[in-house]
Amino acid sequence: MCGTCGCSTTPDSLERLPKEEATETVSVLSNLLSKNNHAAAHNREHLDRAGVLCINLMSSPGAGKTALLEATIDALAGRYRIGVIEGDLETENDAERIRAKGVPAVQISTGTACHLDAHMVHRALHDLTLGDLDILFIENVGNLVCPASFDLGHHLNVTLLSTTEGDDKPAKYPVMFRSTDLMLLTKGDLLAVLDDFQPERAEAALRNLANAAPCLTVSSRDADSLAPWLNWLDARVADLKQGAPLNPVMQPDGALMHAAE
Ligand SMILES: Nc1nc2c(ncn2[C@@H]2O[C@H](COP(=O)(O)OP(=O)(O)OP(=O)(O)O)[C@@H](O)[C@H]2O)c(=O)[nH]1
Ligand SMILES: [Zn+2]
Ligand SMILES: [Zn+2]
Ligand SMILES: [Zn+2]
Repeated sequence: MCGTCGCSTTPDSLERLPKEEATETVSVLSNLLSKNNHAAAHNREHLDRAGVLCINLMSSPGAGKTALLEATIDALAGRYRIGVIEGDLETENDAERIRAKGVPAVQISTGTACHLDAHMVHRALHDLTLGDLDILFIENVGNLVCPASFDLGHHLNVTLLSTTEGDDKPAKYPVMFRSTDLMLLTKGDLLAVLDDFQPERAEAALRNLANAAPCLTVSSRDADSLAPWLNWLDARVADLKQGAPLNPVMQPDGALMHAAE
């Protein structure tokens, strides 16, 4: 999956490398992650100081992140001031869809990189007026692996799994699903016509990863279905206001694929 960004190093390939090269690769990787973590902590300071809850949305391409954001912005109009950072390889399309809702959106075009990192998000944060926001959503690049390995300075991870993708995704892509604070089963309106996606099986696959995060079924085409998701957001905004320490769970093993960057 990662041929486009020079991601070529897996734990297996590390074992096959001569010892010195393997050590060098691991040290390049720790250096990369430590620089990223430093920038992420700085980003979180910006957000905490401004009292802005920041959520990182992750999923495979097309699972419905932008559609969920559009529906969420409509549902929360007048209640929270929302901002969005959009990550894609190319195009401003998603940011334009969000701006059409009257919400500030900064597009990050990653070019060849298949995930956002804290430095890219830092630049985007400085293009927003954080004092004007209550919730900042980051739509990560559609990819079910490496986005979970790079702390952006956000507070919580939300992973979307759409009903058209198969209910065994948490078992097949454990790196991302282990790190999530909430799993949203999206395109719930299609459950009526899909005979093989069972929300209970998707939730069981999440529990098999020892992740107790809530699992909710939503549809961006049905405003009523969003209520539990909006309640979850309300509770997290309250957590932040009460000074609860909100830090995302990271999965550094996915970054092994980027040691060559
Ligand atoms: N039936 C149905 N279709 C949906 C729903 N949400 C999104 N879609 C459709 O799924 C397609 C992809 O939706 P997007 O919101 O663009 O997905 P995304 O995750 O933002 O995609 P990338 O940014 O490319 O990763 C579009 O054709 C949407 O209309 C939903 O709740 N129900
Ligand atoms: Zn999108
Ligand atoms: Zn990547
Ligand atoms: Zn700064």
